[in-house]
Amino acid sequence: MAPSADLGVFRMLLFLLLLRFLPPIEGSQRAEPMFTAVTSSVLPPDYDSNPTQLNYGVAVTDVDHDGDFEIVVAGYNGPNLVLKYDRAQKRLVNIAVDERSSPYYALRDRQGNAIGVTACDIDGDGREEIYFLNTNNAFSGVATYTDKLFKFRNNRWEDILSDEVNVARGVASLFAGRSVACVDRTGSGRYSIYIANYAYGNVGPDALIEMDPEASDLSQGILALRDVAAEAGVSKYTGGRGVSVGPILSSSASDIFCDNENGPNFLFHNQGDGTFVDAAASAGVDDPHQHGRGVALADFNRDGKVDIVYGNWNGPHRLYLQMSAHGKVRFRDIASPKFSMPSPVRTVIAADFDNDQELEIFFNNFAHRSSSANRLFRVIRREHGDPLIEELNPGDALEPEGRGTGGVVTDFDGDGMLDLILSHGESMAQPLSVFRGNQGFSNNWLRVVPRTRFGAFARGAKVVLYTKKSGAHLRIIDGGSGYLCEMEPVAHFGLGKDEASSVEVTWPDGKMASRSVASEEMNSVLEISYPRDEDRLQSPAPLECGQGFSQQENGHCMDTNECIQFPFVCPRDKPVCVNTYGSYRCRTNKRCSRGYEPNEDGTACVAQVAFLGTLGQSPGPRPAAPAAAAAAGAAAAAGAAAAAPVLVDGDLDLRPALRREPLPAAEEGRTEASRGAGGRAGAASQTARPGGPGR
Ligand SMILES: [Ca+2]
Ligand SMILES: [Ca+2]
Ligand SMILES: [Ca+2]
Ligand SMILES: [Ca+2]
Repeated sequence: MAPSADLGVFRMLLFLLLLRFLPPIEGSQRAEPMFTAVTSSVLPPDYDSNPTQLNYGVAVTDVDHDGDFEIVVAGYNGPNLVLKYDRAQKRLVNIAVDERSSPYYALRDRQGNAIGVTACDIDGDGREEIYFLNTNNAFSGVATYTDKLFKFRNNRWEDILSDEVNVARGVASLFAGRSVACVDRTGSGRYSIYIANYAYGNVGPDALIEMDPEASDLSQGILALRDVAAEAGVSKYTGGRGVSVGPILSSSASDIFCDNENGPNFLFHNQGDGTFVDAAASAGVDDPHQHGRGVALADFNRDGKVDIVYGNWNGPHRLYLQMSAHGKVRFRDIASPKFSMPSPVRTVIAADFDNDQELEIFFNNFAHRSSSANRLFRVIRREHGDPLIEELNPGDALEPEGRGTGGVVTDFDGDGMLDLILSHGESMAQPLSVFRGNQGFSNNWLRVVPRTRFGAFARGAKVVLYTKKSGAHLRIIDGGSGYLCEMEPVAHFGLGKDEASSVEVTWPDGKMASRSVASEEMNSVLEISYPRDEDRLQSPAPLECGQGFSQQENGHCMDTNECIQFPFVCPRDKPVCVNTYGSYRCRTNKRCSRGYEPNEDGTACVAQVAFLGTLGQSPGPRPAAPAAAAAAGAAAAAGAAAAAPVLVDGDLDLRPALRREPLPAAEEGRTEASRGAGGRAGAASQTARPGGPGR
């Protein structure tokens, strides 16, 4: 035997072994692709289920009430779609078929140019209604087409906005809008629909539509609706874009974050009574000079505080960590240069696609003027520092020529891996695409589905999973998110090799429920029902809260304050104990002069964080009389002189054919033009150009 040959083989093996364990090169795209396209087998382009058309928003809800989710797609120049997973055929099938006898027929609504879609239970019957925001505009002449709010009654889906009672109330939105989202603003379990309108001057404020219980006849399925935006404090004028809903600043009540265009963002802090105060400027997320699109809520550094990620149209993308100092909340942008790099972004999704505990962020970009690939990042949590942001290879989901608009994640085939569904539209009709993850099949996962007191999906709920080794993981069941979209009403946890020990749900009214999670429950779906009053009388069952947490008298897991519980936990050279969520740290006893404070390690003094939030730059309060708006619209429609359309870069540019007044100088030449006076009603007749609403 030749020893040199043996040595060669040994060296080769050693080299391969080294390759296997070498850490990835920081910042580079990992070679292994995250997604594989399965469109051709799961949703092949065809006339019935995946027509080549302009699609926009996507929402996930249980349309046929059988316990499985369907994927609802807002079709712009074609029908809306309701995609159901057929287990036998292993493919998604549109159940909103083109037959008048179908209970889902009305949902198609071919006449509506739908872009935003959202679903939630507005009447408390345990079943989610579905809201489509339609933007029928100048291209189809003077628009008289309203949004649609579908309810299942009389054994089929029917639009309740066109009910006599609601027509009489004039509640249906006739304004140009974008995203729609669900808000349980008072914690009643009955949801309101937040409508991010695209205002022009004093026409088209954001709206908040909900059931008026006094005027409704629920036994007959008659829901009288009302717009409560003004009394709730959200009736503001802006270029509405993305909307996210959950307890962002509040501990349980639903707050609303809107990333807007041509004006500051809104961070509507729920005052606990269903009214809101805008805290965007003081919290540092007003971003007044950028133009928001897709948004998602997540806790990227696992400190128990909700963080915000969103994309700006051809501007820097933001990854805002929620911080608090001196009792004030302030968000801090930790986006790396690569992450923040401007792109023509639409939907943004935060989810754990490979179930490794770390969240990924997906940017659905819009191939606009030139190709624009989608992008994927992993946000890796670190114990005592900001998370690391690593760019990944999205694989087939790159779609460099995709006209991306919306997108959702859901696990339609029930294998515990999140699937990604992307919609495309504007300037070119493209079918939907479906992607499966390639990585992390052996990782543990848990999917938690909280229910309202009425048994519907608890949008806006907060879910915390306590684990054996990796501390607490937080998810928000977002009532909005993405751009024009609404994700599945599931808290999806990837756990790597870790296991859950207990789960805690907080509903928008502050009710909480905790239960332990057994080992054999890993890799399954847990339904959590709303706690009954009698549950409170029973003494809480003992819970395992995992490292860094312990069970309190109220039965729930809380962060252990090691600094109090173990006063001598820190060594002599770093005597100052700082409690953190799920852990603690020790630092030197650094003294700093006035106006300065020790840094996190106590090794240096840094200037104290100032809280000088820029003043909101939103236009001052302007009267918003619907009658005046309608009159203005009619006047415009009657033939006011057409202003030259402002050509802007991409993105559902429903350009005003008519303007009632010139844009303020500051807004001239900025990105998207707002709609003409009177919103949809104000659009003049104009022939639709082939290829969609944009260009
Ligand atoms: Ca279903
Ligand atoms: Ca309902
Ligand atoms: Ca956080
Ligand atoms: Ca991950």
